[in-house]
Amino acid sequence: MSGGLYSTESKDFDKTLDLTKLRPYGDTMNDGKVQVSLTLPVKACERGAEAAIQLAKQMGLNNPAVSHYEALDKEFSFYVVYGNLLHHVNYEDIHVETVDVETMDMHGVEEFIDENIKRDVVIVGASTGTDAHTVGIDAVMNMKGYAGHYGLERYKGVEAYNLGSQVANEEFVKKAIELKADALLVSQTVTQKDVHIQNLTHLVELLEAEGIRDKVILIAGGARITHELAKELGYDAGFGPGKYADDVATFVVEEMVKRGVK
Ligand code: B12
Repeated sequence: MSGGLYSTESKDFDKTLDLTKLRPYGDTMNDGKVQVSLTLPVKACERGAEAAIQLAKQMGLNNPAVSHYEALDKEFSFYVVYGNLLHHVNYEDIHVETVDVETMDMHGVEEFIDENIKRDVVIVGASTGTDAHTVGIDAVMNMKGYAGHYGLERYKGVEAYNLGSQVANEEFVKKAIELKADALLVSQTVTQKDVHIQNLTHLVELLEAEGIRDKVILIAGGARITHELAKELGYDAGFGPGKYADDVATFVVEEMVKRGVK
């Protein structure tokens, strides 16, 4: 028997994928289903839920519904709202600047170093300025790595120094010189009031003042860091979520060879 209540063959569903009018996918093509979550500085009640619905409508959600809400404390409440997004984007018109390398795995990088660089590559990393977040830089550098990707400390042919968090730019530059770093890895997680921009820019200025900007491969990373932003700020590359030690290591070793570093 075909068809019936649970049939997926219904002709009523829109199945057209038009990349010039890309919309979120929920249950069916082009339904625009999204979920947003928000906190309001009011107590958890129906009035708060209605406020969340009205805000969702103003965001461009059609038919919003509060699927969950709860009190965070007496004066703050949390809402999850579902709805159909009215907007769409032209995917064909989207161009993103990305790091242009074919990522090698750890062994690939090790072989590449052995064959092309023939000495240890020195990589120094830190979460700099006031930033106390260590998980990102640890994910990239620490021996055990993250999400199935070993960290740089495990790589044969890489001397990795993880200086930790809240490292002042001045201290970072001093260490870079002392250790004769080939690459510097800077992690910036907090972006409130653009503190990451100021801090990342300050580091570039210090490296330039010391005359070593061109001697190191300078890389930024963090949840809100894109390759495009990093390049804009004077870095050689930027890596965000979904990027691991192997992506960074591949970039560093290939860049060293491109630059003819001995
Ligand atoms: C854990 C955490 C903390 C812990 C940190 C503990 C520690 N030892 O790291 C503590 C409690 C200390 C903390 C404090 C604060 N935090 Co906090 N924190 C988080 C949290 C929950 C997780 C971050 C994390 O570990 N992610 C996991 C790692 C693996 O992801 P990742 O950092 O993105 O790293 C990946 C990539 O980005 C990349 N990467 C990262 N760094 C680098 C570097 C290089 C060189 C490369 C190549 C790649 C790379 O590789 C990693 C793997 O893919 C996030 C919320 C969240 N869910 O994301 C908030 C969050 C980051 N924190 C936030 C804030 C605001 C703060 C505080 C300011 C809060 C406050 N008012 O006090 C303070 C700031 C303290 C300070 N001076 O820095 C905000 C940041 C908002 C913003 N964009 O500015 C977030 C997003 C929470 C939020 N939604 O508001 N935090």
